Amino acid sequence: MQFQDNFFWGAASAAYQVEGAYQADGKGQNIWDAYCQEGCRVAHGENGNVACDHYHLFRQDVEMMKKMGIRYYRFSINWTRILPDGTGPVNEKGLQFYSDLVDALLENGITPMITLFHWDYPLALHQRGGWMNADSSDWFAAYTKIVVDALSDRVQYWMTINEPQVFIGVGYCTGRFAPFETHQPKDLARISHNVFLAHGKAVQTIRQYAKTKPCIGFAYATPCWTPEDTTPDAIEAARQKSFRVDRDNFTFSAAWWADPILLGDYPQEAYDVLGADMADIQPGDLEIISQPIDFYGANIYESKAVPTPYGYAENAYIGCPRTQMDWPVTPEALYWGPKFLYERYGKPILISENGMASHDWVQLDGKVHDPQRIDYMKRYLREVYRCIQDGTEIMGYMYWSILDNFEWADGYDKRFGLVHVDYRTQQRTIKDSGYFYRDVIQSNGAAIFQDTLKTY
Ligand code: GCO
Repeated sequence: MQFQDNFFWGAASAAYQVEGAYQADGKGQNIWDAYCQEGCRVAHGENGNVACDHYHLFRQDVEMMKKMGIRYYRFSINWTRILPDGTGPVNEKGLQFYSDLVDALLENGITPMITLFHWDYPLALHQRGGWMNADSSDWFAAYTKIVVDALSDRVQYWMTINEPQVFIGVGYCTGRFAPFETHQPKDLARISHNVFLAHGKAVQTIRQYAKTKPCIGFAYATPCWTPEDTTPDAIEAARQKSFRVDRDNFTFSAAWWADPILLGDYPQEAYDVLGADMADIQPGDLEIISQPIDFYGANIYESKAVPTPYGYAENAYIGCPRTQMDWPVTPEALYWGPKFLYERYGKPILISENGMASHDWVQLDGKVHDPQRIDYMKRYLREVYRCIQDGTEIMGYMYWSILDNFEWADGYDKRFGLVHVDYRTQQRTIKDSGYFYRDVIQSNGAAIFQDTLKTY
C-alpha cells in the first residue's frame, strides 16, 4: 500500500525555535527575544538566543534533509530579521539569509514552504499596541509584500499564520507564552479580528505580487475531538464538540478561527456567546478575511480534550501511552481531524505538523534509538492513509520537527526532532526515526505498514 504519487513528504521548523543568531546582522528584537531575557519565563531560564544556530548551520541542515530524503521543508520567516522594527527600513542581510536558505533547498531538490508568522512578533510593534492596534493588519501586509517580492520567484507554498489558537489563546488569554498577557473576551475578539484581517491582506498581497503561482493556506492547531466509538451518535457528538464555540475558550475553537476565512463569517454561536464583546466588524472586513485560499494546514498531535486537573481528559485513560509532553498518543486524531475539517470546509488538508517529543539522547553506540517515535509515526500515518482512502483530500505530511529545538515555555528539554541536537556543541545526530522516515518517503508510505521495528 502506498500514498498518492504527489503526496508531500516533509518536515517543519519555526524561526525562533531553530535559528538562534537573535541579534545577528541587523535583526531586531521580537517579543520572545525580549521576554526570555527575563529568565523566569521559560524552563531553566532558557531562550532562543542560540537555539540550533540554524542561521549559521542551515547548509549542513539542508544536506541532512537531503540525506533523509525530505522533499518539502516548512520553515518560518523571522519578521524582525526582515524589518527590525516591524515596519520601516528593510534589513537586506536578513532577506539574504532566507534567499540563501531557499537556494540551498532548491539545489538539494527540496521544496520550500514558508510560514509568514510563527509567533515571533516584533517588539517595536508590540510596544505600539501589537495585534490590538487597528494598523496591525497593514503592518503584516507590508511585511508580506517584502518577503513575496524577494522570494516568490522561487517559493510557491505559503502559510500566513501559525496557530492563532496558541499564540492568542496562550499568549494573550492564559498568559503562558509571550507576551504573557491575560485579556478579557472583548480584547481577545478584537485581537482575533485584526489577526484575521492580517491573514486576508496577506493572501491578497501574495496573490497580487507573487511571481510564481502561489498555493496559500495557514497552519492551525489541533482542532478536533474523536468519537468514543463508531456509532453515528458518537461521531456526531464528536463533530459537534469539535466546532463548538464557548465564551470561556473561544480562542481555542476550530470554528472561531476557520469559519470567517473559509465560510465567510464567524459562527453564529460566536455572536451568541460573545454578544457585545464581539469584534467591531467593519463593512468589507469579512470579504478581506475570506479571500480564497488553497488548503487548510492542520497541526494535529492528539485528539482534542478539555484539560482536567485530575482524573482523565476525553483523550486519555489509565496508563495510556504519553509523549514527553505528557500528551496522550491518539493516532485516530489524524483520521477524524482531517475528516471533520474536510467535511466542513471542503479544502484539501495539509498535515502541517505532527510528531512527538521523547526522551532522546545519544547512546553508547553513538546513535539515537527512538523506537517510540517510529511506532508513533507508523500509527499516525496509517490513520492519514485510512482517511485518504475514505475520501478526504490530504496533500501531505510535515513531521514536527526536523531538529530538536526550543519548545517555547518548555525550553530545550522536550525533543521533537528527527535529528538530535547537542546544544553545547551544535552536534547533529540523525535519529533512527530520521532513517525510518527516509524509508517511508522512498517507499511512498509503504514502510509504515511493517509492524516489526527495523534497526538502523
Ligand atoms: C505548535 C507550534 C510548534 C510547537 C510544536 C510542539 O504547534 O505549538 O507550531 O512551534 O513547537 O507544535 O508543541
